[in-house]
Amino acid sequence: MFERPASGETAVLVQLDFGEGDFDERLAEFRLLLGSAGAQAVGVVTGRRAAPDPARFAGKGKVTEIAGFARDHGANVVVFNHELSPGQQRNLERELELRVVDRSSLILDIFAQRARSHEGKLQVELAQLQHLATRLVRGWSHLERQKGGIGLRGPGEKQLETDRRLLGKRVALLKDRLKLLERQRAVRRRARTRREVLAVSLVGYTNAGKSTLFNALTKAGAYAADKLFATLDTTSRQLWVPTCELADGRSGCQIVLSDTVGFIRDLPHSLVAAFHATLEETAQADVLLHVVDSASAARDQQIEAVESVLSEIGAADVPQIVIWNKIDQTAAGAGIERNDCGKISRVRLSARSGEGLDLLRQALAEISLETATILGSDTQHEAATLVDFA
Ligand SMILES: Nc1nc2c(ncn2[C@@H]2O[C@H](COP(=O)(O)OP(=O)(O)OP(=O)(O)O)[C@@H](O)[C@H]2O)c(=O)[nH]1
Ligand SMILES: [Mg+2]
Repeated sequence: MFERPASGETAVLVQLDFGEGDFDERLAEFRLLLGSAGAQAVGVVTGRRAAPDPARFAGKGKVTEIAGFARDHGANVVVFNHELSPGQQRNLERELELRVVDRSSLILDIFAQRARSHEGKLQVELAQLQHLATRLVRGWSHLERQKGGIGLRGPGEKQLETDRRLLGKRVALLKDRLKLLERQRAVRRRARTRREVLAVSLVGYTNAGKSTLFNALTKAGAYAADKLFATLDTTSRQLWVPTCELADGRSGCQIVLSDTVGFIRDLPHSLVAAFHATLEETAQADVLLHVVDSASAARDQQIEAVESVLSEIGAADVPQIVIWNKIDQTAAGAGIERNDCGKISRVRLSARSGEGLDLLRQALAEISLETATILGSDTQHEAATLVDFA
């Protein structure tokens, strides 16, 4: 039986160029992912190919190069910025005699480290089990007890010391528990709808500045950091947006703002499935604020990746305002942009410096009033207290 090599935190990165054209941006993101997983990169091995090798993803010569590089730099894990098939991963581990981690496992590892809430932990465990279940094949089913090192963290690994049948049972149990939590979530949501409060969700690529904006608007103190997937659990706060020109004497509108998990391109499918409940919350919002890091070189690809996840979770039709964030790093000034129908399409601001935040408050008040008019409701006068829904 083949025993998988142990993992560690000194990594050789591998990224191959298949002519997609944004190699450097992908590599920069890969480095951030690795840092967010808490690992050290000793170097990067790159290469060009027309298509992946079916047996080991990289060509034979490239694998020899990776082995030499890893040996010279004392690396104990090789991380690919690509999705590997179970067969490719196994062949690579045999030839390299090193633990090989693919992009999905790396992302799952970060999620496992970040999960805080009960629901978040269950979701990560489910995603890990589903991702690893396909890898429990004959001759490769031995999983060591040793802890630590990327690709090995989180509750998933210890479950895999048991057999496939138990694994299936565990998956079913996790799904049941998550379903229950999802129902509780739906009850909370209905209560909110009854009170006719506008539900606004912050969505966007990881590291775009969603939590920073959430904190700036609500003074909530959510964890914001220059790390990928700093936020995993949805946090909601009530927010009062003042207006001054209402005919009926009201002085503002109440909304519920939610900070959510960030998206990334090629998000593992097991993760999207496991985080279904969390993501569904997004799809149920009245308005999405799509936060964009306008200073990023990969901005356009990131917008595209977010749009594609939004359609995958059924949120493509939710009204959206683009938040052109981080203008302090670009030449753009703060401002509100409207489409041909006069509706607000984009707000340019800096969540960090606060420039343009007032414009966003104005925009939220305008949308809140529009929605209230459409529903024919009279938005309630509630105190400007911050209520934690999380
Ligand atoms: N210069 C600048 N940096 C910003 C701005 N907004 C956020 N940042 C920085 O961008 C980094 C990521 O911010 P977060 O608010 O954690 O981003 P996020 O979208 O919540 O990220 P995830 O939770 O990881 O998906 C942090 O280092 C912030 O300080 C901004 O307007 N200008
Ligand atoms: Mg965040």
